[in-house]
Amino acid sequence: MENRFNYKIVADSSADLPALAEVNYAQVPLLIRAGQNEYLDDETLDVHAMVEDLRQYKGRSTTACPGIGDWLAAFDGADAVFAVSITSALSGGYNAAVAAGETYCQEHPGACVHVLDSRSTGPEMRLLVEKLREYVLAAEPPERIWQKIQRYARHTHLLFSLESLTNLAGNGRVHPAVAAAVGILGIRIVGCASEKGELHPLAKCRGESKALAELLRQMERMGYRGGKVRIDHCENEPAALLIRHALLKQGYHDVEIHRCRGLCSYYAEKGGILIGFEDGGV
Ligand code: X90
Repeated sequence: MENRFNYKIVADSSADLPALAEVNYAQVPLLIRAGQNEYLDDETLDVHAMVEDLRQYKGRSTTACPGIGDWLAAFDGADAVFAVSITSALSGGYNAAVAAGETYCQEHPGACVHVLDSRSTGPEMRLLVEKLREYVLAAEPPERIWQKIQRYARHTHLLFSLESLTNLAGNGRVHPAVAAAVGILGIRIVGCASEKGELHPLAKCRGESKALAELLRQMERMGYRGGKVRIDHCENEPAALLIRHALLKQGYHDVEIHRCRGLCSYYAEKGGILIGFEDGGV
């Protein structure tokens, strides 16, 4: 199918997706600040070095979402834009993208910009972007893509296992009481992104093997029936491989492993695992 649209997919860097083949794609970076050091979460960031620096650094650190100008620059050249942002419940990135969309449409009559609030981050955003890519490659009309991606997003989910909530709590992204429970050595918190896109704790697990079993159990409870699975990890490939192995053994095959980039590494911290997956309703 051929049509007249010049499509572009844009996602912020919390999607852990610096590049995407065969379609017009741009990533807008978030920023991590620790004292004098600034880490721009673009494709050149040395994530491992950043994680090591941050482990040494005991002062205050913060993050900043992309601003309106960053999104605007990323939309450039397109007349049918699909932007995917980190959850609006925890970041201003979505609002900035929406404002950029309004400006872009004023400046480019006839263009359309659709901004999807992922209500999530990391590998669930990857699923949304991969699906948008399918629709764009099929040259579906923008309005139809917009309808379909919103429906699809109701059937994707995010689970995670974290060893530390220090940075989430320090930046007011999680209740201090939840963070305190995880400070204890060896305790991992397993949780999910809620409907609203907030961090929702589900279980405290002693030791990694219990946390991995809990993740698999929760996937099933949340409706996983063998659909796509995307695992992002922060310096914890062994855990990601164990989860993939368990899924492959059950006969499920569409399971990919990727590394967290800067923003997700900062918040998920060393050892963190994020799992984006489709439920059986897709
Ligand atoms: O605007 C900003 O400065 C960015 C703030 C982002 C805060 C949350 C990032 C979460 C990253 C951590 C584990 C998964 C939690 C998912 C809850 C939806 C990943």
